[in-house]
Parts: sequence; structure tokens; C-alpha cells
Amino acid sequence: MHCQSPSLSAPTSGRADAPITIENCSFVANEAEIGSSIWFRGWEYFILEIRNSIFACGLLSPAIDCDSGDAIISCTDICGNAGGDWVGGIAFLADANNNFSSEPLFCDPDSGDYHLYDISPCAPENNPCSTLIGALGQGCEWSCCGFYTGGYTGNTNCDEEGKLNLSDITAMITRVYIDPEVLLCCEENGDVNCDAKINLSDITNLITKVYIDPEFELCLCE
Ligand SMILES: [Ca+2]
Ligand SMILES: [Ca+2]
Repeated sequence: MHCQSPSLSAPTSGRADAPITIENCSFVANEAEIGSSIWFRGWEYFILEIRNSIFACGLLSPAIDCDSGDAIISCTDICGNAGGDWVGGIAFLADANNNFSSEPLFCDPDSGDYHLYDISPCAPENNPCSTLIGALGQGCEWSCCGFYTGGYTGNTNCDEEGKLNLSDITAMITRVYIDPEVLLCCEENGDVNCDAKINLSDITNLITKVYIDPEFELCLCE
């Protein structure tokens, strides 16, 4: 997780005397002893409805604390919370309503930039709801060693358009078998299976991607 320092903490709770709807909100690194972002009790009268929102990196407790049935949640990403994500009263919603648990990939959370990378699962084109999840849309592009590749490794010759082809495979073979002293222009791009080594497995995977199965997924760069 790319988390940031705590943003809000709440030792006590407030009270709402009406149904609540939360839509397109991002809750990040909030802190509370019960429900780091939300503590809610409907007392059988009120329902909490959450749509298209992010709850990430909460501290001390689960992101949302409520009784089962008090909350309806859809198209929401709950991920990386210290006390658990889809737990307690919302556990039964983990695999329902297009909810999920994936790192949101904020652009620069350490500096308070909660826009999304283009490859974020919360960007409209990358999630099953086809809608923006969270408060802020795309603000940056994921690049490997400064070359845009959609976030994926494999561009081992560092051509500026990030194309994957025979040139990349040749660069890999040279690096692994002919002269290991000559580093790739971007070593990170050569570790296409992300096991921290550059060897035959990476060459094989790259050949698979280029010549056999264009849908084959190389791993993401850091
Ligand atoms: Ca290339
Ligand atoms: Ca590797």
C-alpha cells in the first residue's frame, strides 16, 4: 500500500438522525478506535448507503463499523485498513454489488494528492461499474523508468513509445546470456515477472507477450 500519515482522528462520535448517503468520497488514513472512517448504527430506523467511494489505509480499527444490515454499499473499494476491510457488519458485502479491495493507486498520497493513476482500479475504465470511484479522477500516468508503458514492465530497450517487440527481447538476451555486465537502460523493465531477478523466465514471459499471447500480463513496475 502507498499510504500516508494520519489525516483525521476522532475519539468520539457524532450522531445523525436521518438516512445518510455517501457518494464519490475518498477516506484515507483516518484514525479512530471504533470504525476508523465511519461508525454507524441505524437503530433499525436509518440506513447508511455508500456508493462509488474509497476507504483506504485507516488506522487502529476497521474502516467501517456497523451492524449487519445497517449499510448498503456498492462500487466501493475498501483496502489496507489496519483493523480489516470487509469485516464485521459489512463482511457479507465484500463480493457483492461490484465492491472490491485493491490498492487505489493515488498519485501522491504522501503529499496529499488523491487523484488517481490512469491504471487505478478506481478509474472509470478499470472497474466493473464503469464509474469514478472516490472523490478525484485521473491525475497522473504510471510510467516505468520515465517511459510510459501503461504501468507495465517489458520495454527493455526504453523506446519512447513503450512498444514491446523483438528489440526488447534482443536486449534481454544480450543482458542475460551475452554480457551480464551491460545493464539494461532500465533494469526494472527487464524483471517482467517481478521476482527481483532478471533471467530466462523473464525472456520467456516477454516472448509469450510479444509473439504468443498479447493478453499475457507482465507485472507492473514499482
Ligand atoms: Ca520497446
Ligand atoms: Ca524476473
